[in-house]
Amino acid sequence: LLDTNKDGKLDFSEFKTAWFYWLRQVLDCKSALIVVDMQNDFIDGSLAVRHCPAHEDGTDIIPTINHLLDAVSFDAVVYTADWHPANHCSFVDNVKLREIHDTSKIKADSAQVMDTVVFASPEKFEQKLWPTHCVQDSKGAELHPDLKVVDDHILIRKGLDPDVDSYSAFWDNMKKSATPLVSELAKRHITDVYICGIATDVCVEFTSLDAIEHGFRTVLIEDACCGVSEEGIQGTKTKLKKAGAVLVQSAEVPDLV
Ligand code: VGL
Ligand code: ZN
Repeated sequence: LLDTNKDGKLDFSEFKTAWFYWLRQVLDCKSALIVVDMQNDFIDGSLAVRHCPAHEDGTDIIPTINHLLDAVSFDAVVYTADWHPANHCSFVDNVKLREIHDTSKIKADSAQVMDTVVFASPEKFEQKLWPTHCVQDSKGAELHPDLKVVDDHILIRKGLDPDVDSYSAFWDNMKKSATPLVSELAKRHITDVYICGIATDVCVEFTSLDAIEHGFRTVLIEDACCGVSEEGIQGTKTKLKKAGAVLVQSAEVPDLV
């Protein structure tokens, strides 16, 4: 299991790193709240989530998130924001801007929201299509005005590359590049992340799975999330539990002082 170094001695350095990491998680946990994509377009704009079984729309979860921010002393608060250029590959209206691969079931002139297209350039990639949303510097891309924004927060923008989508706040969908999120959390010695926001079955799910992969203890605050579809949300819950996340209600989040 352990490698020997060049003198033939056992190399404990990796073991030591892992052990210190876990010790710190147990003895000195620090928590961050990650507020995912609470932007106008997802709440009452072009891609508003309205089929979530638990909520009328995204405005329903704003008081819950604001209450968490007031009542719980998180060591860091992260707001993420979808931040697309106007020619982004995920917009149904932009299908005509790119070459479509032969294996794609849809053509540029028949592309619909929620269809999946296969583009041929700049490389072959599959893309789910959405209405135009969260265009950089637009009103729709702003955080909702009723959402509490705490001082000293971390803002993570994602989806800036026109040719790759980015559901997770850690990585783009093809893992071509990382956002600064993991280094911002590491800098603050964060061990536990609590995740809320929109959409449960898209960006919240991808962000949570990447948080687990990075080794954070990951808690999804169910009633502080709003999703696209009922089946999608069920699928997310199953996947996250299997991956090792803990699912809680906002009232169960302890004050972390
Ligand atoms: C999202 C669809 C497209 C999200 C972002 O924030 O969940 N969904 N882009
Ligand atoms: Zn998007």
